[in-house]
Amino acid sequence: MSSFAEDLHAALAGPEHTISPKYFYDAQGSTLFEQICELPEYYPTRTELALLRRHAGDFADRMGPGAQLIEYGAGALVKVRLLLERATRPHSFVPVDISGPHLLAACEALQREHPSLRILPVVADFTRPHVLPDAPPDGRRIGFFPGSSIGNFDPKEALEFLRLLREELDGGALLIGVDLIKDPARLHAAYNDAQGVTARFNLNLLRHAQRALGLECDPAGFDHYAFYDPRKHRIEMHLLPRGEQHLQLQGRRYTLVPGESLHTENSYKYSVESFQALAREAGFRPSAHWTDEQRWFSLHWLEA
Ligand code: AVI
Repeated sequence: MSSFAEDLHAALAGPEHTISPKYFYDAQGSTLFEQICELPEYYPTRTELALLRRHAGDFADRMGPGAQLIEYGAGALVKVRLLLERATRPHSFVPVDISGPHLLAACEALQREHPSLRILPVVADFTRPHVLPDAPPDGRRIGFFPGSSIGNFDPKEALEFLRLLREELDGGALLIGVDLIKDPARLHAAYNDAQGVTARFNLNLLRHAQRALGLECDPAGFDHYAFYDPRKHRIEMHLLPRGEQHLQLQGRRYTLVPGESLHTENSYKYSVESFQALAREAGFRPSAHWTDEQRWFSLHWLEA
C-alpha cells in the first residue's frame, strides 16, 4: 500500500482525522499553490521575494566564494535565482525535491540561464535522511529553505528537521524564511482568499486521492475551513463535511458527519525570538535576521 493510502485510512479511521499537508501536492495541487502565491491576500511570497532582492548582496557576502548552495523543497527555483545571480563563483547548486520530473525540468531552464553553473539535483524527500553530493573543497555548504515551509511542521518535527540540517550543513549556514505572528485578521484573509483558490487547494487533497487511489467521495460535499488559533500561533485548515459524507477507499467505508472534520494543514507562525530559540535548540547560531517594514515576514541567517 502506498503511504498516501495508509495515511488516508489512518486519518479517516482515527479520532482526530488528521492527514499530512504533503498530500496537497500532485501536479494540480502544485499549480494551485503557485496561484496562491500570486493572490493579493497571500503576502508571504511577495514579502519574502522583496527581502531576498533587497539583501541579495549581503547574502552573497555571507555565503563567501566557492559555496555549495542547497535548496530544500526546491520547486520551480524562482527564489534561488536571486541568490545565484550574486553568488561569488559558486561551487555547485544542489536542489533537493521529491518530484523528479518537475525538478529536472526546472533545472534545465536554470542551466540555460547559468550555463557554467554545476547543478546537481537530488530527487529525495528532504525531511528524511538523504545523500548529498560531496561538500565543496574550498567553500561552505549553504542551505536555503524559503517560503516558511518550516511552519507546516509541528514544533517537534521542526526541531528534528532543523537538527538534520544542522548536521548536514556543519561548518556552513542556513538561510530560512519564516512567517511572523501578526494581526489574526491579516492571517485569516491570507488563508481565506476572495477568489476561493485556497479552498480549491484544500479540496484538492480529496481530488488527489480520487485520482491517485480511486477514493470514492463527493468533494463538493465538503467546505474549506481555515482559522487562526492565537494561542497555538497557527493557522489550521480543515475540510468540513456538509451533511453526512460517505467515503470508500480500497473497499473500506468511512462516514464523516457534521461536527467532525478532516484536518489537512497547520501553518505555524513565529516571532523572531521564538524562531531563534528553536534554531538554537537545534544547534544553530542565529547571526542575523531581516524583516519587512510591517514585520510580516522574516529571513534568518543561521550558522551551522
Ligand atoms: C507551503 N506553505 C508554507 C503554505 C503555508 O502558507 O503554510 C501552504 C499554504 N496553505 C494554504 N495556503 C498556503
